[in-house]
This record gives sequence, C-alpha cells and structure tokens, in this order.
Amino acid sequence: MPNKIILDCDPGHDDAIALLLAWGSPEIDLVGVTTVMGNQTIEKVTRNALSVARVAGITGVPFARGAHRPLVRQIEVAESIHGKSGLDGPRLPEPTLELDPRHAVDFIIDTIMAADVGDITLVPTGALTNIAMAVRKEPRIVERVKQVVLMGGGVNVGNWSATSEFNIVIDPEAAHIVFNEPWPLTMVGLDLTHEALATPTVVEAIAAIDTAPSRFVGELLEFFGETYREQQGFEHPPVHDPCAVAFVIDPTVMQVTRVPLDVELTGTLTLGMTVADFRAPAPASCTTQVAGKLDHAKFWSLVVDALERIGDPEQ
Ligand SMILES: [Ca+2]
Repeated sequence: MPNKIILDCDPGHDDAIALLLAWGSPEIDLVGVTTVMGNQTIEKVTRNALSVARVAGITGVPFARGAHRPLVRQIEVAESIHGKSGLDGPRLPEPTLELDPRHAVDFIIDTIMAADVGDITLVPTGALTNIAMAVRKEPRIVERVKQVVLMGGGVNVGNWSATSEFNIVIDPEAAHIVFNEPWPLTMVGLDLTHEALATPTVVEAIAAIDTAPSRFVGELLEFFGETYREQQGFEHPPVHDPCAVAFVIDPTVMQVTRVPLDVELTGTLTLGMTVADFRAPAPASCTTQVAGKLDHAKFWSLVVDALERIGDPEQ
C-alpha cells in the first residue's frame, strides 16, 4: 500500500524537486499539495507549485493555497536563495490546474478527518503555519495522522541564523505548536539535508534522463547551486526538501534517533533553534526523532528513478 501524503510546501527549488519525487514514486499516494508563504509570497509559491504540476503532468491531485504570513511575525522571504519568483532559473509554464477552493488549513483538516485513522502522513517542507493552524482548529487531527515528517530545523546547525533553520525561524510559534503535539514527528533537518548535495555526478545522472522535467530540474539545480555557492559557501547545493519525501518512501535512506525536541521562542541569539535533549535515553513518552546520516547514493537514485517514471508528459 502506498503512503498517502499531503505535501505542504513553499516552492522553492527543493520543494519543486520534492513534489516531483512524490509524484514519480509508486510508494507515495499524493493526496494533496498545500502551499504556505516562505521562500516567496503565497501568491508566488502557489503559482510555482501549479507550474511544477504542469511540468510533471500532475493531474487528479488537489492543490490548496494556505497561509499568507506567519502566525505572529512579519513575513520574511528567501529571495537571496530562490530569486524573485521563488523558483528562478527555468521557464515557468502557465498553470493549467485549478486551485481547490478551500484554504489549505481546511483542506488538511477535511482530508485527515475523512481518511482512516493512521492513513495520512503530513510532509511539511516550508514554515509550519498551515499545520499549526490546522491543529488549533481541529485538534483531533493529531491522533488521526500516521506521522509528521518535516524538513526543518537542525541540531546545533543553522542556515538563516547561527542556530536556526529558515522554515522554523520564520514562524517559530507555528513550529513550537507542531513540535509539542504528541504525534509521531520526524525532523529531517540540516544535519541530514546538508548531506543531500547535488554533486556533478548527480547533475549528470539527471541530465542523462533527457526529458522536459529532468531539464527543468537541471535548470533549478544550476540556479540553486549558484545562490548556495554565493550566499552559503557550499560547493554543491544541499537539496533539502526531497529528503523528507525520501524518508516516507524508504526510511532506510537515513538514520533516525529518538530524542525530545523543542523550539526556542525567547532566545535573543537562538530564536527558532530546534533544541534536542540528548542528556539521557529518550523517555517512553517521546514521540519525536531526528534524522542524520544520509545514504547519498540511495537518495539520489530515488530522485532519478522518479524522474524516469514521470517521463515526458504532454504539455
Ligand atoms: Ca521548502
């Protein structure tokens, strides 16, 4: 049985690749895509999600637009990494899919409440605003989801500040809500995703597929590689978001460690830090775990296989 997921994203170069990985993998049943502001404004990331859907030939999957700003703080976008559109590099085709009329929060609640208990996995790869709002509006979703597998945070590693990762720090209050609910939660953070480097070997393997979606990914990686080199000092870009999807496809693609996790809300230097308490073995009540140590070859072969399955959809 494939894993039913809702991908909650802010495309975003790596979100786009996460969407392609989910769509092209038989282990995943993509039951919905929801958007949240983050890498760019909600208008831009939603349009980007629909453009990627057209590139990949995605049909029959509802897309719903979500939060236009964080719960408490002002919006802060990642133009320095993702460009003016949020998905700079390739040409972005005019969307053909219609948006679901519901707000993402209502879509998430409706979908989880209509499904069997333990059926739906939430895969957030942006700020946790939609998920936090959904859990406050309908708390019963906590016991109904199978798990939350999120890209965000890091243990003693940051990218938007010395201690904090972008998705968490732009809406730390939302992250605090999501990390403190008693659902099984896997944090696929920078500890893991900084190993998911798009090396020249990876870029060549993707280019060799030679389809419109693979060329699109190649152009995404070219732009993303440049900004990561200039802004973050990486020789090859870390492709964060598909790591969370990969964990749902095949958990053996990384190692996970159970540990209590929480989100710093009051630190003057550490706002949005994801704090892992490794002082003792995790208590039985602990429902959180953190990912580390990626099987790089296995991860990228999942992405390449997905792109091969997607093939060259008619545009
Ligand atoms: Ca993202």
